[in-house]
Amino acid sequence: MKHAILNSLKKERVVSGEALAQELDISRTAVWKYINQLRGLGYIISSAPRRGYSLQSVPERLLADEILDGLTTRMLGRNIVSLEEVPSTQDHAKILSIKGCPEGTLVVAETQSSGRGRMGRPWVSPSGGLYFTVIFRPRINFEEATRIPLVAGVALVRAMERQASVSLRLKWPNDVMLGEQKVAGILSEMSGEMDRLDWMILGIGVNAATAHSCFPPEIRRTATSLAAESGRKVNRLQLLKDILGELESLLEEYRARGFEPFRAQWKERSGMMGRKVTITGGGRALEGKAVDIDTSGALVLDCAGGVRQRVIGGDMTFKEADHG
Ligand code: BT5
Repeated sequence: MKHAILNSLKKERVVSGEALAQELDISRTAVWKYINQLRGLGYIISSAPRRGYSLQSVPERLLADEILDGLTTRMLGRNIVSLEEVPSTQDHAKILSIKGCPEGTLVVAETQSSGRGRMGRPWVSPSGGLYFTVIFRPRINFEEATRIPLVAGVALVRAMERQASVSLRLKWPNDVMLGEQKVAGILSEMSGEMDRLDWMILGIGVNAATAHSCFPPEIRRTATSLAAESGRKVNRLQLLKDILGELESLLEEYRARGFEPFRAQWKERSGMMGRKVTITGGGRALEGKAVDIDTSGALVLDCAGGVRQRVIGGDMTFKEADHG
């Protein structure tokens, strides 16, 4: 009912309580109650005697109604779980995936109390950022699944650049960088048989409008936000809708045209080919020259002694001090 009232308020400049009551076949007191519920969510609705209600502004919160309003996707984000605070949208989405929620389900939260990155590392999630997880049920095997986060990285960067007018870089394996600082990260997890996934979840954290002072000391030098860097207001709702649209259309393009175009775009966007890098992870450090992203999305390194190595996970740093 709230949804129907909101739709009417968005369509008409002013709408009377009586008209709403008639249209929805409820009492005027019920209309008034729903209007107050909407106000409680942050909608500014004025009311003038004998004229009616008028929607003045919508909240900046990531409410399902606002995400759906103008969303261009067919499947992604058509089922929405929107939360004020959650330990982790990723953990929440994982439970929903196991329970059999529809493909494309979006779990989004204003803040996370235990947001996480790869290998159990924390993802700092103060208000102002964008934290969400989308659920896929792709008919692919595990090997193919390693390409999806790279396709997602290209989609994420395109939408972020469009919304914030900044120039971004992808950093292997899953970071988005603004200059030398991290502005977004992707976490992918999946479950199923080797030859067929049951579900795959992509968790995305974007420092959209996060104030720099909200970052704890340990990441203050390495993290930044789109708003802090561009000096412009970043509309998180618009950014989220744009990311979902871009992600869905690139995944469709990937299914139609294969990985090649994305492999090329990813390599170009990363600016890392031909450069000396160190990959750390699992207590090991591997040094070499980055020469390729292979057809399964793994990084290919030329290491000492002419040995070519394929790397599928870890953290990357550039060896040269000139730029990174
Ligand atoms: C990532 O991990 O970059 C993946 C982050 C995914 C977060 C999303 S938010 C929605 C969904 N729900 C979740 O619980 N997670 C996903 P990784 O490459 O492991 O990077 C983690 C490291 O980045 C940390 O060890 C910090 O050094 C740094 N870091 C933590 N929070 C950050 C932030 N807000 N901005 C920039 N860097 C951060």
